[in-house]
Amino acid sequence: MIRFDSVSQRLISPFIFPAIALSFLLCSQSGLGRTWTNQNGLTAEGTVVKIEGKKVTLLLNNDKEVKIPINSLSLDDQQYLSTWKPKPPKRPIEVPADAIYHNGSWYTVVIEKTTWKKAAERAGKMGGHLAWIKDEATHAVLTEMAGPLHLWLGGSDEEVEDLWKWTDGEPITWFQWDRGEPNNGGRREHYIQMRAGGKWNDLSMNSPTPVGFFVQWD
Ligand SMILES: [Ca+2]
Ligand SMILES: [Ca+2]
Repeated sequence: MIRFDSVSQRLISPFIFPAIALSFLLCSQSGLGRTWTNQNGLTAEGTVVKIEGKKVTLLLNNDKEVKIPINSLSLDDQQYLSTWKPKPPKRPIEVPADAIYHNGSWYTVVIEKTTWKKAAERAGKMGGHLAWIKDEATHAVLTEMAGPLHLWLGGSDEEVEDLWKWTDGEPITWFQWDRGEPNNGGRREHYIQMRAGGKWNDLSMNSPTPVGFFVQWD
């Protein structure tokens, strides 16, 4: 008995290599069982790995990875790829179901009015840590998650005034301070709060402003 998948591989493999050479490719996203056709009607089976600019990286069924221009695929497939997102890895058990995956980490918002220190402890007990924002893309994700909420982040200058560090000890080099911040109000503002809209402010440990905090799992 011949299984369907071996038939399809046999049918396709004779012209996979010429197809790659000419970038005349079409792929199916094997996990979804979708078949894709290129503009010249040639096919190859594989899985989309990533999209960078106008190039698509495919992992073919013969385990070869190829990079092809998106415009070599049919218009329908181009449209599909423009909304394609990589599948997140399996969510670890300690990460809540509503957490958002971004670039290797998971994030959630905990609504709980508490001090920065207690928030950091809570995040640790949840198996994570208060969130760090080290680049613009992560900032955009967390800003959207926060909506109108004021939330604690995992950064402080509690050791040395104005020497800002994330709680992993890494010096902060990318900032999103709000205008006039950090102002070290009362000489005791050493903890970072993300205001609604995404800008940062330094606050004192017991400030009543934040309504919760971000937890991050890596
Ligand atoms: Ca300070
Ligand atoms: Ca401040």
